[in-house]
Amino acid sequence: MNDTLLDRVADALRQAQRVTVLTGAGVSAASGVPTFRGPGGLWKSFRAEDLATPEAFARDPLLVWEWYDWRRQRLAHCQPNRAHVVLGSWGALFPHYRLLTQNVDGLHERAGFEPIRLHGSIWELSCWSRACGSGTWRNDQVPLAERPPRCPSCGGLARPGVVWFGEGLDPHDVAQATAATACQVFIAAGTSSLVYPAAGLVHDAHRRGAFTVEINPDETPASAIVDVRLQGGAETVLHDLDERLRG
Ligand code: BV8
Ligand code: ZN
Repeated sequence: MNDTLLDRVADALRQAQRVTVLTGAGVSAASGVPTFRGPGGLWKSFRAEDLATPEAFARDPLLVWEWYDWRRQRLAHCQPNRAHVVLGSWGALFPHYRLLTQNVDGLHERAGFEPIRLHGSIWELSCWSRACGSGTWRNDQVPLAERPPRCPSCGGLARPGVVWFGEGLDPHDVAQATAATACQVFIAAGTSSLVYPAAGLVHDAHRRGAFTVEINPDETPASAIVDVRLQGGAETVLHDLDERLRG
């Protein structure tokens, strides 16, 4: 890791009141959670349109639930890594800190910090029937007691409490995330910056004058516009950055 770049980012953070971090699957990679598009990634074995869309669920709810149950079972053996711990500790460091995540794995929460969950949670379910209006409920069963799980209110089909491709994000979450791009430092960590509208946030922050940073071993479409690219694993880079901050 380039010490000068780390020092530049640490200096920008030291002077910042408003700090926003957006995370993707890469920050959970060190916890053993497969990413979506990396080698051996989740999407590799499945095509996103086959599984993470309302059409796929309508066509074959059991297949989609088998995939989510398999992911939940894998996640049950995963622990937060140093990236989650460092990002969870920054709430006490910066007066206006926002942690936005695309991840549905719950590992930020298990590291002690509630992020803005832009794509929902794999540990929450909701009723597939719009007429039911039963909201979302928590289900930590691993494996699921029944597949597909049922809605406790109407007995109908339940769905994963995540945002699928082609579904809108919660407007309240989008408003909070957009407001969070008015910041002095914006860090995109562990995301391929391919999935919108989340991938647009780093561009918004850049346009609004934030010092933008990307933490990723690989290049992404955001690499060309950020002020600093910290090339490496989030679990290492964030640890080294945090050490400089508190040093
Ligand atoms: C919507 C939840 C409209 C489910 C997911 C423009 C504007 C708006 C929409 C679109 C648009 N263009 C295209 C669209 C449609 C689509 C989209 O963006 N498609 C892409 C593929 C082109 N967007 C949508 O459909 C969104 N909805 O806008 O609908 C609308 C509006 C109003 C009303 C109705 C409709 C919904 C998107 C949400 C989809 N749901 N997941 C689930 O998880 O099962 S997306 C899925 O991808 C995950 O949430 C994941 O988090 C997300 C992004 O992936 P990443 O997190 O970045 O993970 P990835 O594997 O790709 O990358 C990992 C990175 O980590 C890599 O770069 C790797 O190098 C790096 N890495 C690896 N190891 C490490 C590391 N980094 C650091 N440290 C390491 N150790
Ligand atoms: Zn119901």
